[in-house]
Amino acid sequence: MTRAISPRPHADFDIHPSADEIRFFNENGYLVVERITTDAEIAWMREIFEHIFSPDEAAKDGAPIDRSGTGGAARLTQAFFPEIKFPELLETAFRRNAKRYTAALLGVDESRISSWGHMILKQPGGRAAEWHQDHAYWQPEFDYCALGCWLPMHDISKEMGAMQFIPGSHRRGLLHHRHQDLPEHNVLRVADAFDEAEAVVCPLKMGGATFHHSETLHYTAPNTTDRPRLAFPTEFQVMPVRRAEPAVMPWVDERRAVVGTQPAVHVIDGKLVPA
Ligand SMILES: O=C(O)CCC(=O)C(=O)O
Repeated sequence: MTRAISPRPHADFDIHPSADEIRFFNENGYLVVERITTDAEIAWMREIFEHIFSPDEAAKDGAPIDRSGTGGAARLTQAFFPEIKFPELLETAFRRNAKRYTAALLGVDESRISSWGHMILKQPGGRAAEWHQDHAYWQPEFDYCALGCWLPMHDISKEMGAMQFIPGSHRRGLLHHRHQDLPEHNVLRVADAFDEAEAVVCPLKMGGATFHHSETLHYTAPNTTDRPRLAFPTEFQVMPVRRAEPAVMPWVDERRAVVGTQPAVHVIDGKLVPA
């Protein structure tokens, strides 16, 4: 039986980025915010998360897909665009605060920013998210001005799969990536050299979040705890701009050769918009 989701709790909680936070993000390409919303709001989002990942939802639109690759079935699953089915996710204090931060961190007017979300369940034993830039997963036909805001649904440790960042890596531009598994699994790892010893691990208490630029190298470790890790990242972006020539992203070409080229669409605040 699918259980009903509780009404969304009212959350007045408002935060504003400081000049130091903006400076830190520009310099390092990531930022930790210790509290971005209330525990009550996270508990409500967690109900939606658990509903989407429940066996009853498995065959439905928006159901999680297996991202375990060849490493073992269903230890890592990901559901895209939960806000299409649950538009109330767009009305949260979390999103209001994260969008305000995004505008300041990217230096653009807030009215130009839209978002799309995804939810990632990393079961005990679930694989690492290999070192990558988010931009590497996107479409070569577009230029992006974007960042990710990563929100766990509970306290998060390095061992459970907290975010790790390479400071300043966003200033290197789009790096070369390669497929970690078969191209159809679409699990990328950066191929250019970087120094993993520079990684900064960002454990959080529930209610905290991290921001990272779309070209910041980041990673999460395998979940070696006995508890599932529930993360709800939101990607905030200015409307992508079509390029005169596609960017050189041979790993995307490799995947398209296997799975085909999907029609270009953007998901803008819960709506599919042809690109
Ligand atoms: O949650 C994870 O393990 C990885 C998330 C990630 O790479 C992202 O949100 O950009």
